[in-house]
Amino acid sequence: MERLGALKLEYLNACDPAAQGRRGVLGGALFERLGRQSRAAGAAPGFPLAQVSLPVLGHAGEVLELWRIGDEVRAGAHGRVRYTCSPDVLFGSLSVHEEEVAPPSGEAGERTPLYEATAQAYREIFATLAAVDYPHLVRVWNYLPDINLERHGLERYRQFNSGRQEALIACGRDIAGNVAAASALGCASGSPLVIYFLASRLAPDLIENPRQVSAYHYPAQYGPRSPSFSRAAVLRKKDAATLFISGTASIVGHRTMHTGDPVAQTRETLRNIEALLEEAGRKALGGKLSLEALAYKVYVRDPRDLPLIRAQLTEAIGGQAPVVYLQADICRRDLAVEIEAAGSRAL
Ligand code: 3EB
Repeated sequence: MERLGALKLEYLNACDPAAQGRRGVLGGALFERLGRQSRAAGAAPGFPLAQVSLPVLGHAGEVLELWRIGDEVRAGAHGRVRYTCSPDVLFGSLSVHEEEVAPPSGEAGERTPLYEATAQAYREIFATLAAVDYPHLVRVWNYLPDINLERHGLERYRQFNSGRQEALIACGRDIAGNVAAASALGCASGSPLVIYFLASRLAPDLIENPRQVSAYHYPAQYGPRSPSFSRAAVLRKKDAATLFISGTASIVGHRTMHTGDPVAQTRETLRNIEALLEEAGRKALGGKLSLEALAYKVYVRDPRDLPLIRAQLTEAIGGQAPVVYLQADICRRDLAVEIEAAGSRAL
């Protein structure tokens, strides 16, 4: 599987000795319950490590997501962004406390603290990409506290969408079509906004799901500004391509399906992922990746649903694929589960 220059994703128990091997690591993310004394974060790693306050389900402890590449890497920083880059791929991470952003004076309108924190974060990301010349944002992971809480008259996920879109416009980026694959989940109250991302010198192929309305065309009932993300992205290297599947849920068209039924929601989500594998296989990968060939992060809203959701997933993908289960709030209250995935294919 190891190819020179190919991106490689691993999910490790943070105590695993393999987590100590830092060669070729672009960056990573550490998932653990808020307030837990981390065993992994103790020694400062030589790469950007996003700290995400989300409980790991299924087994105790913390999970380390590592992105490796078989190329020389160098590290740097720009504003609050810490990054590592190989000749053609960059991994970056930053976190922004909402209390750090100056409260707008007078009538705030849409400019809530989360809106400002999000807009600042994305402006810093694009400034970093411009400074080091990796113009294409490929894949972004967004974790924001209290994602479903209504504040200042608007759900916080919707405030996040507005801030993200404002920054895209301010930085001369597209807000529909040419937008990165993404996930956006809730994390623990009191945590900062945490964002990590992959960017590239080569443009990725962006993939939409024929079963779903593109998120950037969602109607206004889901918020004043649509979420700017693609359903999947494919990044080609010389002899391999990596597919990034965005956070995917039980949505058909633009509507949530099977409210209150986590089993049916998991099945619908897997149908959406299958549809993306089909599209990506035809349009960008020169052949279809199978469900079994991906690595998964599964976000479960209610931990009591874990056995049901896990049983559906195991039935669909078998017991061999790497799967991490995290407890997270999902950006629509009626969604019980969301699944993201990634995998590589030789070209
Ligand atoms: C959805 O399909 C579910 O706002 O970046 C999934 C992936 C979702 C990314 C984002 C939101 C985002 O609309 C939610």
